[in-house]
Amino acid sequence: MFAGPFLFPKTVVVKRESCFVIRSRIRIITAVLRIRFDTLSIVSPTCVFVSKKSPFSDSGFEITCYNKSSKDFLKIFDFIRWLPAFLIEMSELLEQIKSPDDLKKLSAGQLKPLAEQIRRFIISSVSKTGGHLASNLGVVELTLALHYVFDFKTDKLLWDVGHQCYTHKIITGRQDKFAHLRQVDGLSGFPSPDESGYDQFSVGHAGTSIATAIGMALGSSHASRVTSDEPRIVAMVGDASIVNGTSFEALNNLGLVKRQLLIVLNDNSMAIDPTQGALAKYFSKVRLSHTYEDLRKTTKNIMEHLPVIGKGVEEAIARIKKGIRMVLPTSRLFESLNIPYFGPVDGHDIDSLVQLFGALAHLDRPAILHVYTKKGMGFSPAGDDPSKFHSTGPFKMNGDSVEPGAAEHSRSFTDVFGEHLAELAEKDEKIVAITSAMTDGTGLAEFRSRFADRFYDVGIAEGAAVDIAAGLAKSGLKPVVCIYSTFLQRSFDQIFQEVALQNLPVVFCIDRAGLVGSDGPTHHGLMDVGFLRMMPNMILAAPADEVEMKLALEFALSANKPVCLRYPKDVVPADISACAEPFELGKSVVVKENANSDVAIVTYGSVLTEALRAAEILAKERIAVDVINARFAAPVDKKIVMLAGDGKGIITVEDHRLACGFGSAVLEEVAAEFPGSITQPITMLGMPKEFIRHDYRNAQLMKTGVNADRIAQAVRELRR
Ligand SMILES: Cc1ncc(C[n+]2csc(CCOP(=O)(O)OP(=O)(O)O)c2C)c(N)n1
Ligand SMILES: [Mg+2]
Repeated sequence: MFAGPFLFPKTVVVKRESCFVIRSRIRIITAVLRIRFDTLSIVSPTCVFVSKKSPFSDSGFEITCYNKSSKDFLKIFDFIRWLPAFLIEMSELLEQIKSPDDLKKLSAGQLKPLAEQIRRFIISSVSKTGGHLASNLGVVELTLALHYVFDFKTDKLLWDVGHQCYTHKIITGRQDKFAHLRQVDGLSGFPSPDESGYDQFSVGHAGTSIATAIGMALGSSHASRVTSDEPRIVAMVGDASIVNGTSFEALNNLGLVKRQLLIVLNDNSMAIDPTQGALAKYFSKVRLSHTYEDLRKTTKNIMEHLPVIGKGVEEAIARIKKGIRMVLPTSRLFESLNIPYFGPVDGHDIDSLVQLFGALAHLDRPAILHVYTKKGMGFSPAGDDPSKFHSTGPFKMNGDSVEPGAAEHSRSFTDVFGEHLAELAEKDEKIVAITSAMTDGTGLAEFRSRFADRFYDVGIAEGAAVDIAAGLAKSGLKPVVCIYSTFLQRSFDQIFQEVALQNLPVVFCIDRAGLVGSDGPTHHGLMDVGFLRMMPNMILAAPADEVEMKLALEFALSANKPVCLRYPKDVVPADISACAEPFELGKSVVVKENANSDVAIVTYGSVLTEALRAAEILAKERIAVDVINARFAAPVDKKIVMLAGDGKGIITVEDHRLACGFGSAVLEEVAAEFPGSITQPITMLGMPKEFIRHDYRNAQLMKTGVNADRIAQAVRELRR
């Protein structure tokens, strides 16, 4: 059997019974290849060649060869050697990997070409479906090396945020499902135990991997008293997520663990934007002081002294430190917490990573391996602008570059908010803005560039963001806290104690409130009304269209009380003329009124448009309805409550979970106003108490019944 490398044009390890792909970068050589292969297949009938268009380049193509004999390979490679290197590219490996066991069958030398193939696969897939691109391109080698060394059938791999798990999904048998990544019935963009036993937690929020890993390590030590075989545990965490409070609380408790637990700190100097805060500065200062040669020396040094067990570990670490001058700064940080620290090492040097993990897997205590990676590695558009490609929609490839997409015409709630906040800040210098690592996502980029000294990105630290805002409000400023609904859940207690209890004028601009589409259940914002409206002093409002987005913001900044504004990840509807009046505390807007109507549709937020469409559908059936834009969920307008007393049926509509939502608030008020005497029906439309899977946002709204047809249907049912 032939198993040696071909050194020209590329290093290829040939395996018997394998399938490989010869990929050409240009169409021009198709004919040449055909002729040669035709000739070859006559000489050797055991070879079958299939030609198809390359998914990686419009002008290229692929020829797949299914071999039966190694002699055929020799002939093929003889031929390939004859071709200029820039014309062809070998890619046989990825097709073979159906599980981590297949990965383990490869030689260490094959991991590098495999990493390249995975990168191309990810780029191609994400260009069609959208997804988190830059972070995934940065961890290909790390993920391969981890799967190569550990056995995550039994060992446990925990992801932080989880947006960087694509290589892990590819390796663990999910490659063929990437065509429907983040789409209905397709793969989730985040780890999901429903999909695979290789995923431990459904995650999407930052800062959780170290703490959950500690729990699993402690848990497995208990379990192993029975089974004796403890799984090894690895927590992968990014440089922006390790500074999150939950991560730090976990590091503070790492001493609870008296067995192996490896934390891999994936340091790329980036969150979505460049990382913020003192620790980020510290990491990047250390990073700048290293040469590539330093990283290589560190790896060598670690390898020379590991693996060791028991007391020898301390000596080994001491020797490693002595060996490398530049290791000191970051190691000091972790060692002050009594955590053995190794690194920094090159996170793209897969050979070294395999050796390092091989050694570290045998440590009998928790440790940190610090690796440097590059976000967007191997794809220059993402490498040059990792923020843009952190999470991207589909894009058109042109060779190795990206074709500029058509200009986006539709304005989102976020756009309107960002523009108007900057306009208001121009006139009122007390306005300051705070975000937790989501400047672009929350529409604050313009504010940041125009008012840099009134803008604070505090990193992934939602709790601290709210308390800093409380302090700013206490000092007489007008803080606007911009956080996605799902991440605001992290600051529940700070909102309660430091803002609501003090009745401080902090404005919460809650973006991505409602269903979010393809990010799925970790990212939907379906609980903010529930947990905020039960707090005394809190005012909750939701704009329905563009003009209301501006009016609501103006109202919030002048209320001199805590105010929460919620709006979805969506195009902002065109202005509805009835909604052009300024916001008045607790006052709704009657958008449509009919003398003959016996049903009122009462909406909260952008779902007003659907209610108006429902009214049009019903008008064709000669059914008259009132449509009321509630504007406020706390306090609820008394006029809405009195509708029940007038004998009208009420249908509430919201882009929020029904439990504790706006409709519930109306029900509570009606029950309190008319104890025991209400016979009129009230129907609530909103999200069920279920976790809603990834899909397009519109499809999710359809399925959950928050759309014009379902509203019209509810009116018909109510009138029966
Ligand atoms: C609690 C929380 N806040 C904000 C986010 C939004 N978010 C997703 S990824 C990310 C950056 C993560 O940076 P890092 O951990 O360094 O990973 P990288 O993307 O650089 O690989 C942020 C802020 C989140 N997922 N969770
Ligand atoms: Mg990072």
